[in-house]
Amino acid sequence: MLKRLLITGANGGLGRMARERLGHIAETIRLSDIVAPAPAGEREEVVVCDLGDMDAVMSLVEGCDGILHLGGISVEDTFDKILNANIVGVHNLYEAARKTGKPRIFFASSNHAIGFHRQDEYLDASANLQPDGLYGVSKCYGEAMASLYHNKFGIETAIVRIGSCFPEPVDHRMLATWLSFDDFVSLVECIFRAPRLGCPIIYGASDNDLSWWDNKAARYLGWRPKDNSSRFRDKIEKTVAKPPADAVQSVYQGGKFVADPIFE
Ligand code: NAI
Ligand code: 15L
Repeated sequence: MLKRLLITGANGGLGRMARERLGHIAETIRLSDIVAPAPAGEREEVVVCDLGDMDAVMSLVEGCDGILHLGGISVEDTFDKILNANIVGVHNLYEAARKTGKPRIFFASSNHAIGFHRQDEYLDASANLQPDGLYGVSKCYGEAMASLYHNKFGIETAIVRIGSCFPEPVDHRMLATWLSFDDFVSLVECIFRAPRLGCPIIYGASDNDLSWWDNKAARYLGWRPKDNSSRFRDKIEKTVAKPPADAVQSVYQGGKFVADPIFE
């Protein structure tokens, strides 16, 4: 069991769910966000912190042996916002990890790091990066930081390219990208319990019939997702219009992010 797990982005969608469901993996859970999470309960600590503030991140990481890094900008946005949270913030987090006991890290990367790959490609961990926006580029940076700090300093990170982690898939694309909350929880458990982690790239998707991603390279971790988006197929087909075959949502893995402009 971990002594203290830090969850960044604890006020976000995944952070709130992780708070509810992952209390058992550490003696203490330290919950942090730039927007105050709900007050601390038993075995919890709450710290309001901007990831872009190096001194604050240094204190935040001190005393933690695991980090579930969910904090940051989670969709396409202006470069300034992405720079502070996802570039400076990730640098601060890895520097703090290096200086304070080298905790194991779950880095919430995204399918948008490879979003310009087409949906008829089947990608494994060796796929080349093809980000679909500045947000995707920031995830590529985070993945590179994880690799650097593993090779140079031995800090272990699971680089998890999350597909779409929501209660259920809500469009046709998500039939391939959906990661259920149960499978997210079992992945986090697996990552923090593995005797040896290294620095694997893992595609965060459930065991969906429709799949663009091959997780063979990470099988040694023993994570076996159990949910399958196919049980929502009928509902989606009945309630959501299918985009035309030549629409970005049907062509590229990143879906509509591919068509986002550069926000100013
Ligand atoms: P979210 O947007 O709901 O939560 C992100 C949290 O980070 C927010 O509570 C926000 O206040 C906080 N944050 C933003 N800037 C910050 C800063 N400068 N300092 C500290 N905290 C800051 O996102 P969600 O859906 O919970 O995703 C969590 C992580 O997983 C994100 O890194 C996202 O990029 C990644 N991800 C999520 C996917 C999903 O399907 N939910 C898919 C792929 C990646
Ligand atoms: C992401 O990276 C986002 O954080 C999330 O909100 C979804 O848009 C997801 O990708 C997706 O591609 O469905």
